Amino acid sequence: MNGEIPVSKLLASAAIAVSVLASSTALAGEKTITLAVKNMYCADCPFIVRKSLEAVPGVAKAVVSYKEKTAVVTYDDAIANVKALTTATTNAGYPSAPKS
Ligand SMILES: [Cu+2]
Repeated sequence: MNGEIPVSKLLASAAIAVSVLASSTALAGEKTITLAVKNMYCADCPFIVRKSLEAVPGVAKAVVSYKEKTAVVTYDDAIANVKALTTATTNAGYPSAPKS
């Protein structure tokens, strides 16, 4: 024995570190964000906005308010992200951005 740490042991601990990272990403789970939505000028618009958001993979729920001009979106942040949501509504003709 010369005191060196076997390479196989290093690889094993690296593998454990990777799997811990992967599982914490998977557990990130649902997030809810409120988007400010532009261009909603009639009662049919919220329906189109909602459909565009629900078509984004990872979106569980989208509640769109014509009165408030907002969309409250519940999504899995391991699959979807804010950019995907705002891009979806923008492509449908309704640019949106996170409401601060
Ligand atoms: Cu409309």
